[in-house]
Amino acid sequence: MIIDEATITVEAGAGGNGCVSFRREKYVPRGGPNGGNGGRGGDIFLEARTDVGTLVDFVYRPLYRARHGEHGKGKNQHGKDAEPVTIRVPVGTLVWGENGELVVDMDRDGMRFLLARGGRGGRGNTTFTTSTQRAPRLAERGEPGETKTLRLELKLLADVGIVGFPNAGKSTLLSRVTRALPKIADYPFTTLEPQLGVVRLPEGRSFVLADVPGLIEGASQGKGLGIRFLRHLERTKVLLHLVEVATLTRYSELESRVRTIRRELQRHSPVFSAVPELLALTKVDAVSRLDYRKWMEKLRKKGERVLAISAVTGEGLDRLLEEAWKMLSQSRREVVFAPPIPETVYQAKARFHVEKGEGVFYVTGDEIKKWVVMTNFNSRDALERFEKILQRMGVLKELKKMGLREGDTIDCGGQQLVFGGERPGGRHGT
Ligand SMILES: Nc1nc2c(ncn2[C@@H]2O[C@H](COP(=O)(O)OP(=O)(O)OP(=O)(O)O)[C@@H](O)[C@H]2O)c(=O)[nH]1
Ligand SMILES: [Mg+2]
Repeated sequence: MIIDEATITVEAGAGGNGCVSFRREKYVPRGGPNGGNGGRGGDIFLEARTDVGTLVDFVYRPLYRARHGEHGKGKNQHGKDAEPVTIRVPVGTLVWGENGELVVDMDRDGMRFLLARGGRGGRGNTTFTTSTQRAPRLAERGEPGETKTLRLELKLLADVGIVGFPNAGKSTLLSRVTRALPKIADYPFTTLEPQLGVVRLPEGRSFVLADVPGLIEGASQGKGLGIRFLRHLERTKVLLHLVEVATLTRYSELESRVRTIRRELQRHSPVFSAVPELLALTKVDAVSRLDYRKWMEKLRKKGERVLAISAVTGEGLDRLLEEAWKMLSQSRREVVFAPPIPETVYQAKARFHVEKGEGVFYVTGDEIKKWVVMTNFNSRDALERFEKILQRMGVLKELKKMGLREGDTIDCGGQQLVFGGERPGGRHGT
């Protein structure tokens, strides 16, 4: 079976750490700061490709990581940025986020999408030099890269999709009008996975034709090969419905076959009722009586579009393809994928959240977490800068309102600090 669903985890690279370093010169006991910045962590991109057919690679390799940026060095040497990682997916891959929201529809060949952003490099101590702080012993750590878990779903993109019972001759037709080489045999369920081919018409016109496994009554309840593969036809603009008439003797049999297929399509998805359909009575080279001509008249009177073909002799094929082309060019179907509404309700995000515990004040939030990771808490200068950040974000103001006093403990995303307490190096802060 074609693999058309997979879950992957992507981890973009973290930025490299900034460097704390000072110039060393002859006769100068302590030169100015010269610590370089860390490099950017590697991004992770998705790229849509027509030469990738399934999502099978992701079943065996569900984790993708980009490298971290290089750390900064002395003499103002910046660390190198890490190379991005590109993940190739088939054209027609939908990417779903953790809350079931549509992240991106990779619907064009060559399309690139930034899936996870690498972290920025930490700044070295050169950057932190100011008129009052000429020898900062302070550098940032690299920012962590984005990490995401995503569900990939493949819905092949074809213009025209062939549907019908097993053995109707769907694959034979595909092999006659395109260069695809599907398996063909005179038993049901020969085709086990969707196949695509390109139909080329005069004057440079072309369209993509898809052949899928045969449907039977009850397919929507899982009979036969079921209808799982029908997702690949959901985005086609025209359906080509094949009915073989070589084994039919009565008009009512024809009608009932057509009805059965339509019902199964409908049960899979209501989108199919909006897709224009062309009926083709096939294997007309092998009929014993020419009743099918009368049947065609009857169907036409009911407003059906119907043609007769033989994939073996080639009878009616040119007309069939021209008719399909005509329907395609008239089709106004916007093949935009309508994502279901995610269940989570998005709220304006507060920059941080504070809570008072037993002698501890808790501060949480993504931004806080980021600064905690990027701060080297063993450095006095870095600690002071961290407190300035808390000040700037309004965290301290909020905590003081809640009764924060000197000597109290503040827990910032797991990192504990004593407010106004001892600093490494013995200086008092805040
Ligand atoms: N006489 C005649 N035989 C045909 C024609 N088209 C297909 N066949 C035969 O019908 C049989 C089934 O053809 P397939 O193309 O494998 O049928 P299918 O609809 O793809 O079948 P599944 O993949 O099982 O759903 C094969 O033996 C073909 O040679 C036709 O136009 N005339
Ligand atoms: Mg087939």
